[in-house]
Amino acid sequence: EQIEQTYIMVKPDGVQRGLVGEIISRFEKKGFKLTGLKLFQCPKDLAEEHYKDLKAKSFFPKLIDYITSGPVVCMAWEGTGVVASARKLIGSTDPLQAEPGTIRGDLAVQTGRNVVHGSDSPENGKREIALWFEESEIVQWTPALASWLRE
Ligand code: YYY
Ligand code: MG
Repeated sequence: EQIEQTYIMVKPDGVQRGLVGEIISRFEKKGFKLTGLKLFQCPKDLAEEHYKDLKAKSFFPKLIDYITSGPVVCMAWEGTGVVASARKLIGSTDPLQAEPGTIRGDLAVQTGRNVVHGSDSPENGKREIALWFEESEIVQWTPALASWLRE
């Protein structure tokens, strides 16, 4: 079992709407390990680098404006299968298509305001954590409950 890292981010709408605690809580309750956490005002060049694969899309300028429009909450989470599991907890990109019980399904109504980001592969998890965090901001620790979460 490979331990993976994923980059999760509460987007500016999630911060403004007071959903930070609710969103962190879903990953925390699931049983993944938080290894990085900060409130951060994203500069334009970082937003463009993060979303570089979408540069050719018509919505790209709006997406960059949105992500840089206010503070975001940056998180690194670790665990076996955390990348795919976090994507499931987050739900479909379009919140109207996202299943109830998912973050987007429960808390959002539009793709352009879908409250949260999650890495789409283990490779991108590593890439995005390296992009958004300094090495010194990632903390290695042993949760006291580990033996109650995994046999
Ligand atoms: O990974 P995920 O966030 O679910 O979707 P992506 O296809 O990677 O797109 C990133 C981001 O871009 C999405 O969360 C909202 C925005 N976006 C958009 O504004 N309009 C679209 N048609 C597609 C994506
Ligand atoms: Mg994506």
